[in-house]
Amino acid sequence: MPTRDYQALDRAHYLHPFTDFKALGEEGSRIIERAEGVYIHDAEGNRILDGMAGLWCVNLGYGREELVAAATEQMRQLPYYNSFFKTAHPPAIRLAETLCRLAPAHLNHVFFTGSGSEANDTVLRMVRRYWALKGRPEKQWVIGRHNAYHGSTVAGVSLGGMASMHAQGGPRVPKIAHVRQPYWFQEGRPAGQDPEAFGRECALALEVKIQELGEEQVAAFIAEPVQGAGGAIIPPASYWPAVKAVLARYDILLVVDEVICGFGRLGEWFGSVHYDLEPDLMPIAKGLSSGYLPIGGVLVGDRVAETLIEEGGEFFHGFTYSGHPVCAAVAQRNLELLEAEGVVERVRDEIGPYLARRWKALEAHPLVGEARSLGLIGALELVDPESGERFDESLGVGTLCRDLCFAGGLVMRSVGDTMIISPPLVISPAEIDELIEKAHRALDATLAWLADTTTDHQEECLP
Ligand code: PXG
Repeated sequence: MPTRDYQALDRAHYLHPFTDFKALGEEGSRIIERAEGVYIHDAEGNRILDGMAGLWCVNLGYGREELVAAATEQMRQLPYYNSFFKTAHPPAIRLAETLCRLAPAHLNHVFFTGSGSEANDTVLRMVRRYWALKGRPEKQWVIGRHNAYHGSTVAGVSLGGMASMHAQGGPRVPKIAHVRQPYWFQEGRPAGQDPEAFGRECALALEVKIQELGEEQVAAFIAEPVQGAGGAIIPPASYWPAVKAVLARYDILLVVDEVICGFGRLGEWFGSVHYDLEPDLMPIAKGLSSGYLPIGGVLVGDRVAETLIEEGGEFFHGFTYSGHPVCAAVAQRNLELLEAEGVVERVRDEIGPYLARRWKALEAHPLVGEARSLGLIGALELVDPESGERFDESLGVGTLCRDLCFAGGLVMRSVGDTMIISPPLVISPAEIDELIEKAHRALDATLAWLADTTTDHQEECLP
């Protein structure tokens, strides 16, 4: 079917996630038909390097036959059964065991969900349930961070700190507060602050909030090790140690949202390992199955698990697709492949450092105010070359740069004027070189567009 026919049907019937429906209808969607390795192919025959691993999830890359085989075999064997009513099946049991082996030692149980959002809904119900069981039902407040992303369900939106999401959909879940994010480039740099002092100050904001709410009312703190959707925000080195020091002074659970950072993204199996954190709960999804099938979960630390098991009675919570056998079988195979191929170690020791070197060099570009990366997550902060400051957001420079990237054969995501990459973990050095070269060209094209003051010509340059 020709692209324009797909686009017409798409416009007529399909409401896309996080999309201005009308604007997209006028423009038409890009139709992606197939993919292999680190490349996607659109219906026009363009081959595009996927610098975002889908949506931060295709860690093993596209086209892995082993995952296809795992799904096919499991579909034949047992395509569906639930784990309610005293039943279970081998794929979910095996996956639970594998996850607990790979996770930090004190995390020995897992609750399965269908997505990261459902994982965070589970988190919210679980932390409040935990404190109720401990005889402290008043401990209900959860502290998150501004500009954090924890999902799109009502609990996910409420735990997250996205102002645009908070503004839609009516009242949020009560008793969730937000503190400042450790985003030095956006908040520390303009104030002339040293990054490490800034990181400590952000951690202090958590302590101030705990005291304001009263420790006896606070159930948990939730955070991503590196904020993903917020802008690939790698906190200053001082931040996590200072947060740990704050948490050590209070009896509050730590929830580390590993939906993006888990499964090798930062060069360790979990972001918590990289930052030496001891989460009580760890929501996971995305890279758990390399995105091949939807599956998420919450890894539960011994302290919470023992209480839920020994003192809890029935926990009235769960989903039809909790531990779905086909999703679990694919996730299991995915983890086995990550292990057998040493993918995580390779991110830490080889390809992550290689990306870091090449990515940092983009800082020499006049449009780039900062180039940061950790493992296989990276961000470029676009700035006005004249002033070195950020552009007026209404100019849409990040969106333009993203569109120019796409036209040049690279998927790079923009969050405002922050350009982001999170490529498949199996990307080769040559493919990184290609990514850098295409990013460089898109930056040049963006700069040329900005330098051209004649609007007519600017329009001609647009992809
Ligand atoms: N936690 C984190 C840290 C995430 O990044 C979720 C929870 C929710 O997962 P599900 O599976 O329910 O989507 C996410 C998801 C973006 C973008 O634009 C990021 C996510 C989802 C959609 C878009 O960067 N992250």
